[in-house]
This record gives sequence, structure tokens and C-alpha cells, in this order.
Amino acid sequence: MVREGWLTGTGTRGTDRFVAVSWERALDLAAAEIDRVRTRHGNAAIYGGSYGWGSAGRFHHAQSQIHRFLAMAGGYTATVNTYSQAAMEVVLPHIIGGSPRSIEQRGPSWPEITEHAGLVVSFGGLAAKNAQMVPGGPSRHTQTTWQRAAAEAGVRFVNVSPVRTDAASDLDARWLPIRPATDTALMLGLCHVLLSEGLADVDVARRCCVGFDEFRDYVLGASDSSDGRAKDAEWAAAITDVPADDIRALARDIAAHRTVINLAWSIQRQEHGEQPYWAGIALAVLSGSFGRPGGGPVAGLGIAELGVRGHWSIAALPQPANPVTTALPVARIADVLLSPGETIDYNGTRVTYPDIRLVYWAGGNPFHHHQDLARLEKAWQRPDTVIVNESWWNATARRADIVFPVATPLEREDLALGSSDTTITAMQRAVAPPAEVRTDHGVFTGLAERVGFGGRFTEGRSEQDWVRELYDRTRARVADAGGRLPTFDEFWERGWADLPAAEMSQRGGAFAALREDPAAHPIDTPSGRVELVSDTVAGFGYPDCPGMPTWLEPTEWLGAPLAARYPLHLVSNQPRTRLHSQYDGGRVSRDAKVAGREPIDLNPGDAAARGIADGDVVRVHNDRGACLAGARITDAVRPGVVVLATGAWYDPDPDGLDRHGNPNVLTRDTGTSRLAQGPTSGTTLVEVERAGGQPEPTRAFHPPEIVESEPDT
Ligand SMILES: Nc1nc2c(c(=O)[nH]1)N[C@H]1C(S)=C(S)[C@@H](COP(=O)(O)OP(=O)(O)OC[C@H]3O[C@@H](n4cnc5c(=O)[nH]c(N)nc54)[C@H](O)[C@@H]3O)O[C@H]1N2
Ligand SMILES: Nc1nc2c(c(=O)[nH]1)N[C@H]1C(S)=C(S)[C@@H](COP(=O)(O)OP(=O)(O)OC[C@H]3O[C@@H](n4cnc5c(=O)[nH]c(N)nc54)[C@H](O)[C@@H]3O)O[C@H]1N2
Ligand SMILES: [Mo]
Repeated sequence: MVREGWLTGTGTRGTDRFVAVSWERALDLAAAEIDRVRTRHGNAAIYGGSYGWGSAGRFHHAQSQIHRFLAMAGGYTATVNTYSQAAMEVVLPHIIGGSPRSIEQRGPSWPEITEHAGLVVSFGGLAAKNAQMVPGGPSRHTQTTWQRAAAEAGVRFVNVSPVRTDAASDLDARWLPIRPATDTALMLGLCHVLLSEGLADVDVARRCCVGFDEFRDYVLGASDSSDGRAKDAEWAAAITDVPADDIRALARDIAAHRTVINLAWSIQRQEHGEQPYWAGIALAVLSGSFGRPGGGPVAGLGIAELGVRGHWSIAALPQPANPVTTALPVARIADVLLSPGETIDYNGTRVTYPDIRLVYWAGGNPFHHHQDLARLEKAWQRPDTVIVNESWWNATARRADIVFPVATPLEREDLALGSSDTTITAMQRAVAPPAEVRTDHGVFTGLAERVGFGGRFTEGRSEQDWVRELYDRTRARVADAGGRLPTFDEFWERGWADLPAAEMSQRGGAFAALREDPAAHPIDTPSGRVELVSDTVAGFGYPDCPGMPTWLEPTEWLGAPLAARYPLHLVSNQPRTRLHSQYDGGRVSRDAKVAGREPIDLNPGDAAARGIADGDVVRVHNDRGACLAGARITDAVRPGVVVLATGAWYDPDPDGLDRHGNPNVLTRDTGTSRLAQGPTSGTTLVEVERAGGQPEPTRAFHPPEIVESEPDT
């Protein structure tokens, strides 16, 4: 499918008709354009970050396919970090060292928690709906079993979240309905109680950390600290809306029991999102449970974490080095397209935006995942060409110039293995793809032949050969480690194979050694210890990310001046009925819609004050945009907060009103700070009102107009 206006040099991405052309014609056009851009503008003018989840299989993993192709074509502008965890990924290596996500392996596992812990305090909850979304596809859904086992063993749970259902009801969790975006203040308040009541583990804070005195002075509000204000329970209560007595009681509870401090990723998808992670580490250090079995800090305990970790992964499609070395913070895509040549700060470096002429996306939906979609809509008009591989006419495909229709995971053969899994699954094709559909690999093979490296791209293998090859390489690895996997044919016939049993990890180990003897077991930070104060980060001199955990008031939160006009905080969390925007047109997702729109949850008081009844179509708006949604009234959401999950297919009317309920028409497109430049979708205020008149039905699932013949050019 080729956008008619692209062929004639007119029109607009998003509203134009498409022309159905032959595969030969489409591949010729795309290959010629890739060649033109790299020759005329250099490979850095090709944006190939192509962020997104794609789907489960490992060989057909769309990002692996596109990156291999573009690297062989001479390179592409890549991206770093994720929409999921950017602030965490960048700040934690400064604080605890290790890889960006090392906290997930260094925190306590479920078996350890069940055995040793008394209390799990979870900032951002641990919703079962979010559990075990692992790229690769988990073979067994065991998260809720682990959670229940811990509860049955006597572990108590505290759900710090604006939403009660962020902890499963059978955990009987204590709900602290915090104001969104104020977790740092609550953590500092808890630290204050621990310090002022003599409950803090000062021994560990001194021996295993650097910067304790400075941090303590800031928390206690010592006269020479930066603001001289005590971060006591009353201070924290005024910001968080968690009563001061509850804060004191929770701090005492934390000190009295082996405690897990779990940090959900949502609390860092916010302006200054680095801070709650830093403050969370500090709280865990002072709690007394740091480096002890079944206690201490962990991230994403309720999300990807199984508690048992396989040490296997499927051999990946080989990736040649990318000759273009620029890597842009992933959530800055609209800025990049709007402001070529601009330079920004990122984690102590300066990054200059290239002049992007060609965008190629496979396996992601930026018109779902990016913030402030009206702004992205403008930025998206700037490149010469946009190419998209998709299975669906979603918002991104409709905004492309060339769309290659690709097979879904049900229409091709592959291997699946989740990142913390021990069963490898044969993904056998369920149905043949429709006639005019190819795989991503087939598309890139066709392009590689035309750009001149077809043989290098395929290495002479068919898709089936590749699947067998990746399995055989995995099998050889397992054999090297003394394990055994069946032959490929046996595996394929049976449909699955178990990898050698992974050990129950005793992961508190990482910090246990530090706790025992920091000189003998340093961690890989500049000081070898946990950096409560980081000279490195302080040295960057970023006002929006100082050198220690600090409460910085966000631009948008319920305590901001803007709340006078937009008095509701928008939580745009992960949807219960789909993976982001995938299969939004499918029955499970559609059955959950309200009046044909994405449901928005409101507290009964907020609904009554606005005359909104359950099932009403409402208009959600702020200065950035507006969408329609279907009201659901529930006391599971605290007052002042509305919840509109991500992923409803973006469907703007000619005035920009999204008729369907995509929260990213409302969210802000600003980095977490100069440190991580991560997304800040969680920092959003809105107002909600009943939609007047007869709101138009959504057209999100209607394909664009398609014509059969190319225009005369
Ligand atoms: N407001 C707000 N926005 C958010 C978030 C939030 O919390 N709030 N969360 C953010 C987070 S954490 C994430 S990870 C992102 C997710 O953002 P994305 O990963 O972009 O979202 P998906 O809907 O999973 O998009 C995957 C796309 O790939 C396509 N696809 C699937 N399989 C294949 C394949 O084999 N080949 C090809 N070519 N395409 C395929 C699907 O049809 C779908 O369109 O969203 C972010 N956006
Ligand atoms: N069903 C389903 N599961 C998924 C996904 C999906 O699309 N669908 N996506 C997966 C992906 S890619 C990711 S990255 C993870 C994301 O995992 P998370 O980031 O943990 O998931 P969210 O649902 O965005 O947020 C969890 C909860 O945090 C609460 N919350 C929001 N803001 C705040 C705050 O300021 N403070 C506190 N204390 N709580 C707050 C919200 O009530 C929300 O329900 O989920 C994964 N799991
Ligand atoms: Mo994510």
C-alpha cells in the first residue's frame, strides 16, 4: 500500500488515500528511497529505532529483523532506553552500579520473600493484570500463585497507589491511596520517621553507602541543608494526602519486619522519575532489610518478575555492528523530527539531533505509545518518507507512505522463550498468511536483494532453516553447560521442551556481600558503595536531577497551580484487556469498551460533582488535547484521579478530538530530566465533563480509503 499523496508529492500523512500496488512495485519504491536517502543524506538520516514490542517469536522479532537489515544497508539512527523504564535504567547504574535493569535480579525473589519477609511495601502496586508480560512469551503464568503463597505464609502487603485494584483482592493488602507523582515525598517522610525515631539502619547507611550525612541532613532539614525543611510525616502528608499517622505507623512497621521495597515502573514514567527510584533505594537502605534474605529494594516485582530465573535465552538473529553510532533517548522522537540540529543533555553527554529524512518502523506503534500525539502528528509530517511494516491498519500504518502488510505470529513459524522462563515453545503456524501478506523477514529479504546484499542478509537460509538454526545454536549452548535439549525434529513434533531447571535464585546475595564487607565486596559504582549522594550526577549540574534523592515539585500534579483548571490527575496505566494497542479491535478488548469508547474510571464523588453517570460518554481534556471515553464509576480509584488505560486506537476527528479514548492525546511530551530524558506520561492533569450532543462513533477500526490505480505523476 502506497500513500497516494507521497507518489504525487502532495497530501497529508494520516488523511490520504492509499494505492494498492504489487509487491514488486512497493519493494522497488522502498529500496530506491532507502538508497536515495543514504546516498544523498547519509545513513544517519534513516531513523530505525523502531521502538515497540512486536510479538512473541524470537526469529521473527521485528526489531531484530529491521536492525539487521538497516545495519547491513550502512546503518541507521538508533535509540537508547525504553518507554517502560528509562529513568530507572539511567539513574540506577549511578546509585547501585550494574546494568540498567540489574535491580530486577538483585532484589529478593518470591521464594525468598515467602520464606523470610514480613512485609512487602509496593509503590505502584503489583497488579495481576500486568504480570509476566515478557517479550518472548511466558509458558506458565505463576505470578499470582507466588503472591498468594507469600500471603499465606504471613507476608503482609501494602499497596501504595491511587488505585485499590493494583493489588489482588486475595492479598488483603493495606491500601494507601497516594496522590499520583508524590512517591518521593512519601519515601522521604518514611525516612524521616526512621531517622528521627532511631529506627534507621545507620550502621549500613554509613558502612555500605556514601553520602549518608548529607542525605540525613536534607531529610531532617538541618539548617545548612539545601532547603532547611524537615521532611517529616506532616510535611509528607500535606503533599501525598497519606495521613501523617499512617506514615509513622508504616515506617515503624517497616523497621520492625523484614521488608521488601518494591518499585513499580509506573512511578518513574513521570517528570523527575529518577527521584522515586533513588529515594526508594535510600528507604530500603535505612529499613534494616537491605542485603538480608527476602528483603530490600526490587523493581517490577509484580510485572515481569517470576522469582525463579532461567539462565537461558534463545540464540538471537546475528546483528552486525551499526556503523551509525548516534543513539537518541527513545522518548524524544517528536523533538528529533521537529528540531534537527538541536542539542540536548543526556546522562552527562550532549546529543545532537540528526536531520531525519526516512523513518522505518516495524513492530511498534508510536501513535499509541508516544505522548502528546497532536505534537507527534506535526513532527511526523517532516520526514520525506515513512515506511511501516504492520499487520493492521492502525494509526501508525495509516500515517505511513509505504505499508508492507506482514504476517502475525499465528501465520508463521518461530520459537518462544520468556526471559525468566524454562520452557521453550515451538510456535507452529496456525493458518497460512493471506495471499498478499509476507513476513517481516520476507520484506527485508526483498529489500536487501534490491539494495544489493540479499545473500548476506539471508545467509542462504530459508525462514524454516533459520528457526532450526537458532534452535540448534541454543541446544549447543545448553549442551556446553552440561544440559540436554531434544533434537529440533523431536522438539518441533512435541511442541515444547523444558530447559534444565533453573536454580532458585538467592539474589539478595548481591547486596548481602556488600552488607557483610563493603571493602571486600564493592559494587561497581565509583565509590564501590551505594551512592545516596552521587558526585557524578551532582557533577552534571542538572537542576532537574540533583545529586541525591530530592522532592522536586512536578509541573502537573494535584498540588500544582494548574489543578485549579484541570483538577483531575490522569493515570494512563497498562490495559487489562490487551498488550498496549495490540488486538484492540479484537473481541476481548472491544467487549470491555463503554459506549464504544475506552473506559475511564472515576471516583463516585468526582463523577457526581460533574453530573456523570456510569456508562456516559465523557470528554477528557486539557491544553494539549481532548478525547472521548466511556465513564465507569468506582470507589477503587481515589478522589481526584481518573484512570484511562493506554492503547485505544487513536482516532482523531478533523478538529483533533480523539473519538476513541487514547490517553496520549492528553499526556505531556517532556523528558523526565536531563539525566534520563525518559517519558513522563504519568505527569498529566485533565478535566472531565459529559460529552454534549450525539458524539460521533469511533472510526478507529475502519481502514483508510484504498484505490487500485496509481495517480499520474
Ligand atoms: N500514556 C502512556 N503511554 C505509554 C505507556 C503508559 O504507561 N502511559 N506505556 C509505555 C510503554 S511502557 C510501552 S512498552 C509502550 C508500548 O508501545 P508499543 O510497543 O509500540 O505498543 P504495541 O501496541 O505493543 O505495539 C506493537 C505494534 O507492533 C505490531 N506487531 C506485532 N507483531 C509484529 C510483527 O511481528 N511484525 C511487525 N512488523 N509488527 C508487529 C502490532 O500490530 C502493534 O501495532 O507504550 C508506552 N506508552
Ligand atoms: N495487561 C497488560 N500488562 C502489561 C502491559 C500491557 O500492555 N497489558 N504492558 C507491560 C509493559 S510494556 C510494562 S512497561 C509494564 C508496566 O508496568 P507498570 O509501570 O507497573 O504498570 P502500569 O499499569 O503503568 O502502572 C501500575 C500502577 O501504578 C499506579 N500508579 C500510577 N501512577 C502512580 C504514582 O504516581 N504513584 C503510585 N504509587 N502509583 C501510581 C497505577 O494505578 C497503575 O495501575 O506492564 C507490562 N504489563
Ligand atoms: Mo513497557
